[in-house]
Formats: sequence, C-alpha cells, structure tokens
Amino acid sequence: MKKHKILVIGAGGQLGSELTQGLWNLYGKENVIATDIKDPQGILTQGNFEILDVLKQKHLFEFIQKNAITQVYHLAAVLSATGEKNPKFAWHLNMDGLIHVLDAAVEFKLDKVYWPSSIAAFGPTTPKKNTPQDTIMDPTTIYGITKQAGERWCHWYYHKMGVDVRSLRYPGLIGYKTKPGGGTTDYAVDIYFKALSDKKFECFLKPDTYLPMMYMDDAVKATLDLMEASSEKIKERSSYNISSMSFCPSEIAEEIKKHIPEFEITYNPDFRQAIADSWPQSIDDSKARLDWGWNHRFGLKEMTREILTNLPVYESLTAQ
Ligand code: AKB
Repeated sequence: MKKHKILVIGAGGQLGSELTQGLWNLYGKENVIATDIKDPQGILTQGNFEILDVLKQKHLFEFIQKNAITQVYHLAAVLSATGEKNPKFAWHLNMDGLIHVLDAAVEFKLDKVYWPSSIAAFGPTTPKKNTPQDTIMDPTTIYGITKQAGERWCHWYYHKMGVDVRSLRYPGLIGYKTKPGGGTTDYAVDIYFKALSDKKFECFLKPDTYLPMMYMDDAVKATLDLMEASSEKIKERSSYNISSMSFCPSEIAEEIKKHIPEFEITYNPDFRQAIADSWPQSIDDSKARLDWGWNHRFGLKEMTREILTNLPVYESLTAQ
C-alpha cells in the first residue's frame, strides 16, 4: 500500500488545528506534519509540528523533498477584514503562497493538494439567494479577489499541469477550539465566547444580515470527504460550493437565549457590514452533493447546543 505523508500549511488557524486532528485520525499522527509561522498552541503541541513559511519557496521545496510529502493542505491566508487593512500583503500571501504550493506539486509529483476558496469569491451582483455553482463572480474585497484568482489558478494547474488540486468555497466557519482571526463571519464565533463569559455581545453586523455558515465539524468532514473521493468524481476543478445553514445575528442570538435566557445582543455595524452585504445569503451546493456525496450534519440548533455544552469543558481542560 502506498504510504501517505501529509503536510498542513497554516495549521495554527481556526480550520487548521481541527483539520489536523481529522487527518491524524485518518492517516495516523506519525504521517501528518502540521506547520505554521507561529509556535504551536493547544492540541497541535501533541503531534509533529514545524515552523514553515509558505512564502519562502526554497525552504518549502526542501521541506517537501526532505519529508517525502505526498499531499499538501495549504490553509495559510489573510482573511477578509484583515485583508482590507493590508491589501498588498493579502495578495502576496494568498497568491504567491498558493502558486508556491502548486509549483511544488508539479516538481515533486504530489498526489493531491487541498486549497480553500470562500463565499468571498462572489460579489454584489452575484445572485444572493441559493447562489449557483457557476454564476457571476465580482468580489469587492482583496481577499475575495485572491479567492477568485486562486480558483482559476487551481483550474489551470489541473488542466495544464496535471495537478490533482481540490477546493471548497467555505461559508463562515464556526468552531470553539481556536479564536478566529480577521474574518467578517467571525462574529458568529465570538458571540458564543461572550455569551458564556459576559452574557452580552456587541455585534459588528446589523441584526438581519444573513450569511452562509458552517460548523467546524462539518467543514472538516467536507474537506476530508472531498480529498478522499476518487479523482473521477471531482468534476469541478476550480472550487465547489458547499453549504449547511444560513442565519443572521438576531437568529443566532435567539438560539443562544434558549440556553442562556439573560443573554443580550446589541448592534454597532462597522466596515465589515459592507463586506457582508456583498456576499451571498445562501448557497446552492447540489453539485457537491451529487458529485462526491456531500452531506451536512449540523444546523444552527445542533451547533449552538454543541458549542455551549463543550466550550466551558474545553476551556477548563486547556487552562490547566
Ligand atoms: C471571512 O469572513 O473572511 C471568512 C470567509 C467567509 O471566507 N470566514
């Protein structure tokens, strides 16, 4: 049987740490190397970890060769809100990082590459409800522009260079094991932390701002299901729409109140409102469901119960 050796780049982020655990379960801890530019925190200290900067191409290539890597999950990126504050760096990291990985895939004949796209690749004239797989894409954030361009690079490297690169357009991802960093959908993570600690939360989006969202367990499952599917099932070589739920801040607040009746939400929209307003409200993911059998497990109710039950336990364990 062929031996798999998996490299996760940007493993210290919100998705990275949970995806790394999913990969440990699937391939064994000894076959997964988590990397980031910062020292490991929490769960990542329990497996193989090394410092790696995807922008240092020579180091990346040497690393892949030395460790006989067969698959790369490349997650390092600047997100939407942070990207607007430092657009040139967002372009540099999000684009050059991806191209370094795709070039490495050609050079070292990697089996597979995973790269995340986002609902941010859509824009204000994209149909907002049930956004189709193939439709207008006119992103207005620099992050969204890098995601749209990245999708075209993936498509190009697959068709012209034979790289088996696969991708998902993630909605806002919600988990409780890592604090989020610089996204517009991050209010839906913060709200749970604040609901438990302060019983109140000030939201930077308006109460009726609908956005597509997904619980982290479903995001990890979608990623691993896509990567485990046989190559001929992957018909979309730019990126797949995936979806599980859509809600607005007032709805998540109502759901939290069912568990914490005294919880209160107030609204103070900032520059992230315009970003959220440019994105879809719900996503049609029928192509992912049809091609490789995507199926979600968590809606708003299940996710809220799961987070409010597990977050206090997780925090007490990690504080020790
Ligand atoms: C962000 O808000 O920037 C991200 C995303 C939707 O890709 N969570």
